[in-house]
Amino acid sequence: MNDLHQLVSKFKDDQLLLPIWFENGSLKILDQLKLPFQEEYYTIHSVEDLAKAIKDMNIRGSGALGISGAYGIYLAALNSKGHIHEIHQAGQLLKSTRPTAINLMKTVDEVLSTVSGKPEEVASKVEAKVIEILKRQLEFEHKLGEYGATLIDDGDTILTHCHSGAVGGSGYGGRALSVIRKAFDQGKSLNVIACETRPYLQGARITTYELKKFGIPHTLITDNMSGFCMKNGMVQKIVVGSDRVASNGDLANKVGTYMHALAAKEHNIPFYTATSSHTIDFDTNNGDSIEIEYRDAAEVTHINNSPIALEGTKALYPSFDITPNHLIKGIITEKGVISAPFEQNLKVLETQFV
Ligand code: RUB
Repeated sequence: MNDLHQLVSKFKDDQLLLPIWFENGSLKILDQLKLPFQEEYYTIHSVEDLAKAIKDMNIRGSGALGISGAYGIYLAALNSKGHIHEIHQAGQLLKSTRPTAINLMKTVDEVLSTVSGKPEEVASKVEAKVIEILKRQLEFEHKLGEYGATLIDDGDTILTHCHSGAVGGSGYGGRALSVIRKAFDQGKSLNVIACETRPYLQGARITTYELKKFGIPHTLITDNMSGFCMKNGMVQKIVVGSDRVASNGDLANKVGTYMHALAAKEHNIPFYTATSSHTIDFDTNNGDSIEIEYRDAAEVTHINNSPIALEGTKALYPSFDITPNHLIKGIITEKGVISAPFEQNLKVLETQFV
């Protein structure tokens, strides 16, 4: 058994909720579109099929996208028998799938940097990098979870948006749910308000699925109820994940995050994002420079392929929005919690990031 198989076996023994793993020369993916009613896995044999699964949202969440990118390069190295040009082409394809997701792009580039030398040596070099990334990402989840848990008080109700959890990460708790899970495991009494997150319903389908598995009390609301909950004292903290953080601390996250942050400011509720160093884009000065992915408007006019508006109705689906740094109380990372002034404090931290 090679090292990657051993690591995957260990992860499974440790009861991690793996979104993707390598098995018998191909990739297995937990189909996130089928959650919570079916835990269905399917096999991916080519990078093209992986790119389609990412585009179609069968696998999603920034941590899981990074891992998918790493595995994708490994698959390309095996399938092409170490053909460097083909592996780089596979990298370009993977990076083009979700334009806001910086973790995917950075991880693909990191793995591609190991692609060199004799064709017969390439796959084992890539495999070593994939192993390093899998271990590192899991370690980040635990560390940022521990830092974030210090911000959570006994009795808090924490509102979260979209899904920033185990199957969107490396299987422990992703980002926001790592913070919540650590605080809960420390014995703090908590409740979580999960926003359903139209139109893909990641909050209703996946966040509540994981919270139930972890045994953490939770309540589901529709996205438009968050202001009501905040005004009526039902929310003490907000913790969301992040698809990209600009160097000044502006945050790109699932569309709807911005309106929760605005309401939180009005009601003096601390708003945090949980992230990792790989999701901070030091090459982007501010949120306005972050490319926002627009998805098919049919995803708004339909739910589960059933129309909810008259045929021909115009619809819009920006998949992410930007929360400006002045609405953010802290950025939780594996190196600690960063507060304002973000530009300055992120810069200091940049030197410590691996
Ligand atoms: C997911 C999304 C989540 C983030 C943050 O978008 O916006 O809120 O991924 O969570 P999509 P994390 O469902 O379109 O991929 O930082 O844990 O990924």
